[in-house]
Amino acid sequence: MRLLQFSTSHYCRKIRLALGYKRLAYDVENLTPGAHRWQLEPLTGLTTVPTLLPEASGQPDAIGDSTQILRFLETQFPEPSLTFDCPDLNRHAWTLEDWFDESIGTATRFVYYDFRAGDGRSIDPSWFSQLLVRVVRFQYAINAATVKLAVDRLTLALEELAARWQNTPYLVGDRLSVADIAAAALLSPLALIPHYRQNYSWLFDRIRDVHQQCGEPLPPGLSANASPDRKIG
Ligand SMILES: N[C@@H](CCC(=O)N[C@@H](CS)C(=O)NCC(=O)O)C(=O)O
Repeated sequence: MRLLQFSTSHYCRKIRLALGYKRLAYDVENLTPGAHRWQLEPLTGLTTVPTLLPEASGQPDAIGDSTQILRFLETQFPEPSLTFDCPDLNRHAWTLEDWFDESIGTATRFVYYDFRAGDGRSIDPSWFSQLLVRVVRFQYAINAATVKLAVDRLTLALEELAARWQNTPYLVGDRLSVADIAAAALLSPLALIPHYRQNYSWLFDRIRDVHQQCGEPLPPGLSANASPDRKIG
């Protein structure tokens, strides 16, 4: 199996977590932003990573979109499972997965790239990285007004998430599911932003724990020697 990805993409992290949890062997191919479109579109009709190439007979050549990839992995490699036999729990888990994917992952991107262009510039001040930040801000129309909406959306989402994740290790049922994997991956870029590190320490405990269960290296900002109030910028 081969995962086409951007190493920094939080959607690709979601798939690495699932592959790790299922202890599946895979190769990674890091695509070049910009050129990725020409490579991906003929494969899936989409222009986004992650894209999974199963590289096995009887299976599709390529699967785009992280939710579709999770569904494929659950069908082909059901154990250990990230879903539930109980239809109610299953529906709840996939509904949360979709919410994180479509709403929260996007809001995180807005807040993260706004930070990277301001106080978080020193995370990587190289011209290439700063150019990438500018391109992403332009591509997704990230500006003061859209960032404000994203911040408000994240605040509400974190209140909702706290009601469950602050008290129990799992968002749905009594074991890890696609909901936990999606939340841990799609909120992980916030680990570099002091406001979130200082106010939502429970969130980063959970993100750490999910990464450990999946055998995936911790995201930037959560490595062993990173301190919550590290001054950036
Ligand atoms: N809903 C998609 C979102 C994936 C996504 O937004 N990927 C970004 C990287 S984080 C991407 O490939 N952007 C490049 C582009 O849009 O051309 C999924 O779950 O796979």
